[in-house]
Amino acid sequence: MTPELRIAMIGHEFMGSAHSQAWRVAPRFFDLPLRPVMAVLCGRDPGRTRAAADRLGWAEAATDWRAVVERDDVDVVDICAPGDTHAEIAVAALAAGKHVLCEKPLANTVAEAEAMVAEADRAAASGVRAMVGFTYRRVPALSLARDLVARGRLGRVHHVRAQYLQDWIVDPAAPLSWRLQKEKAGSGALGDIGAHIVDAAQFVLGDTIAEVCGTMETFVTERPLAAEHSGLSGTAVSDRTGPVTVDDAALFLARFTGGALGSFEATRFASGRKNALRIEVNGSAGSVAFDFEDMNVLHFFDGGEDAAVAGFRRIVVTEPDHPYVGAWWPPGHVLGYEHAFTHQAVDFVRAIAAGVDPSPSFGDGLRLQRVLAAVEASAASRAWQAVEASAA
Ligand code: SOE
Repeated sequence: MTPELRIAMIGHEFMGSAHSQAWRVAPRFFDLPLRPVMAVLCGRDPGRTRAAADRLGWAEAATDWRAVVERDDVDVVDICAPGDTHAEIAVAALAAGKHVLCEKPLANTVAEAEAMVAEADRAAASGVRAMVGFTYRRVPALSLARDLVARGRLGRVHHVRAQYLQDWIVDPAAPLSWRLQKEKAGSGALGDIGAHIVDAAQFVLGDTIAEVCGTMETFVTERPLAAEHSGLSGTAVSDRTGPVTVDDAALFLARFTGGALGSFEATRFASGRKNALRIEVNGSAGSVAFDFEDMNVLHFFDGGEDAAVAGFRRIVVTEPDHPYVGAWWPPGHVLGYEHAFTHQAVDFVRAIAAGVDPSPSFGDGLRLQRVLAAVEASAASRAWQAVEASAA
């Protein structure tokens, strides 16, 4: 009988639903050394949390996260609440000896992320694991891109071009949800979606960003107040407005430690683009290009081919040998957004069972937080900014 791994999840909105799906499905499609049990769902409102627990498949509903993280019958705490809660919950859960999976970005500030890493390092001594949830790296096509780079199929990497384009707040009447408030979200497009392309780029290259030069803009500075629980495009609840305190768009250039140059664009104002996480990498021997809006496909240019027939090849990443795909459907039967969350749950469970650091670890999350802080510092100073030097 496979031993249980009892999960408590904090938060049940968009990310909570995605993580619930992952915990539910992972043991049914993947061979896991531990069996995740969806033990407790924790939220602020008793009625809404109970309803979410029933809908999403959690055995119990609770409202006091402090009590939940202390429970002896909980092994993992999965944090899907807004960014301003991450540090406090993660530190308490790690101190109580629980493995922690925390949604991205790791925290709202570098200082918070540092405190989380310090606690994770202490807990690691007794076998406790901590991982940050950058799910897109677990899309099979992006994983394949990394494999191709690691195997030298692109040669020396010169360029990375990364974009994350959405349009869900281009309408000035879109409400002031928590993602538009600095005290809750830390930053706007930069931390919410820019963080994803920073992780994707560093993951695919197997390299880190050393310095950045960026600019940020808030196009709509006042918005109608939102219902407390409004989702991404929830409706406004009053005629009163409040200030938008985060960036709507963030653009920056980057130099990687290994010498590659990068350009990054994160915006929620790209009309018509819904969730276009795009990345193109050009090396001396080839290139890869990926767009999440066609997420089962990787474009690969092999510079070694005869020039007369060479060109970008469209690889449909659904073969059993492709990363993660063997557990799913026959070739050509494509995967979707939620599968990357399942792969994340699988990798986390396996890391816990194997007693190894999961990837990305809290340390990786902290390094990424420093990139975000460096972009903000650079935008404020209008100058290049070294990543390690940037403070909270
Ligand atoms: C909203 O911008 C959002 O849901 C992000 O918060 C997620 O991280 C991203 O996967 C999709 O867009």
